[in-house]
Amino acid sequence: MSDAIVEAVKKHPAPEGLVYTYGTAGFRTKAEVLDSVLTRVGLVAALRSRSLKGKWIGVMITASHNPPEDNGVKLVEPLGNMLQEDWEVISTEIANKASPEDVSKYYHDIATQHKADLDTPARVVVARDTRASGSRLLGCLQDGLKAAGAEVKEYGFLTTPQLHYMVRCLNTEGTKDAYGTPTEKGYYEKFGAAFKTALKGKKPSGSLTVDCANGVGGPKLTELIKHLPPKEEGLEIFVINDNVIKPESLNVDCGADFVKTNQRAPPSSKAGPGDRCCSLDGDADRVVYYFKDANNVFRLLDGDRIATLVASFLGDQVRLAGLADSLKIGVVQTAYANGAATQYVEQHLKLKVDCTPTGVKYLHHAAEKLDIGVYFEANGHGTVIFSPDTLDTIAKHEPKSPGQKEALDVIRACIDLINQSVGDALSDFLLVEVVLAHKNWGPQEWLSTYTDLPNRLLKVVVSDRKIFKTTDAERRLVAPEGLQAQIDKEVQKVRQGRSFARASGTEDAVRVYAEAATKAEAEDLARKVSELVKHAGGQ
Ligand code: G16
Repeated sequence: MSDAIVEAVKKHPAPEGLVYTYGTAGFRTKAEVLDSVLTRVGLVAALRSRSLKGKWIGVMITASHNPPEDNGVKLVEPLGNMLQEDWEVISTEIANKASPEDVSKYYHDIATQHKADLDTPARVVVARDTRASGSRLLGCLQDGLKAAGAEVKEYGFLTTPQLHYMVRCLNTEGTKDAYGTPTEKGYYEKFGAAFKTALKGKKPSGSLTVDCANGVGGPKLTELIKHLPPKEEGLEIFVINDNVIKPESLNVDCGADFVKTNQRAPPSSKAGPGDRCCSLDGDADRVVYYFKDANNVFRLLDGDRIATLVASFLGDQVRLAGLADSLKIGVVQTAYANGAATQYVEQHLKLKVDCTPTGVKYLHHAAEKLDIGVYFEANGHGTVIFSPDTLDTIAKHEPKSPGQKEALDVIRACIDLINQSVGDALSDFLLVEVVLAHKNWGPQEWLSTYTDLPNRLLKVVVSDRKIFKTTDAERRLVAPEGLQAQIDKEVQKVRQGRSFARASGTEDAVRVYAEAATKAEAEDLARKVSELVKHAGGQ
């Protein structure tokens, strides 16, 4: 078998002088330099499965919100979680081994260290998004998987959350934790049925326009719609930016990242005042909402807003069901959360807020410690997770009145509607629609819950972003030396100022976030901090 590994690795040589890192969401860079990484990821996936006695491991080929010429790959743990951290290190190591023989030796060393019996089956589930480079990279991955002797289940094109769903379904099939049928149809049926039940006869007002970033979410949403109640009883959905025939249009002037970063609707949007719109990203694991108000002003309802909406709704339902004394809800955010959102959760909803570094894996872990953990990044990436004890409590709870039963039914349907393996734009927007329908709210009522502090997010290109090191959930820089003190000085000059800088884990840039009492102050602060970063980064 080791000869097969040497041969497979030889077939896809690594470009010289490049250093790969398993970052915020796996390996992500220009697609043209990823062949060797994909083959080696195939080896790691097989090893990881064997170390877990043949459990299914997921491999998703995607670069999500990145531009069309990028691609990436990430591994998924058996219950649909992000890859465990020590295996991220292994992935980085193997990706950077110099020779095919070094790769093969490392593969065998890891097998021994992690008690991965090379004679036990390795099972791997694979899918990809619609990027042009996906098919070539899939071939490279297959070579690695074949060399490692893995059993492979290929799903073709899927959204990232659908792949996470498949992995969880396959590993729980036939157990008391069975998550669903591991097919695309099973996915649509599960979430479609849960949407109908959770609505409880209420009808969302108006329609929803969904911008699919010209990514894989487009065709998948079109399929999902076939499994939703007809528009007369449910939700009328207009699908836009679903052109996957032209992969070069992916995430270009559309999609969740464009809308959140530029704080404006995609230029192609034809929505009128009050029309509810949302944007997915390239692999449909993020969603942000927006609308034009009565004065034609663009209004964003981002991940913070989804978290506050959902946390307040679940809090109400838990109280109405008579479970408030036994279940505690908490919210997990990152440093990008708007200061007003954090304040609203703590002071108005009276819920606990945790702050973690960027990256779903960090938020997910923090949310796992809560009875009901609502986690969302401001960019629209998130979900809600219910602890096993919470699920048990909810399943066993005997309602004492029709009102309690009603609320309990809604909670149970929401549990089915929420993709608990990972943040899922399709499941998330259905959940938002359920909440709005129950509250009888439009986007304006949702927006009125609190007022965001004006903010600005900028990308700064530097010669080496790795020199930017952070602490305190990425809210403060410890290197380059002296830079944080300079940022602090600028922050003090504006009212309600807050700003931080951190190296992106998915793009070759440093991200700068700033917020302040007025738009002008926020913009000014972001610009000044960016200049400081640029200077310190030697650009
Ligand atoms: C990925 C991660 C997110 C993260 C985003 C940006 O999202 O899954 O947790 O917020 O990248 O990360 P960074 O600021 O480190 O570049 P996606 O949707 O691109 O997979």
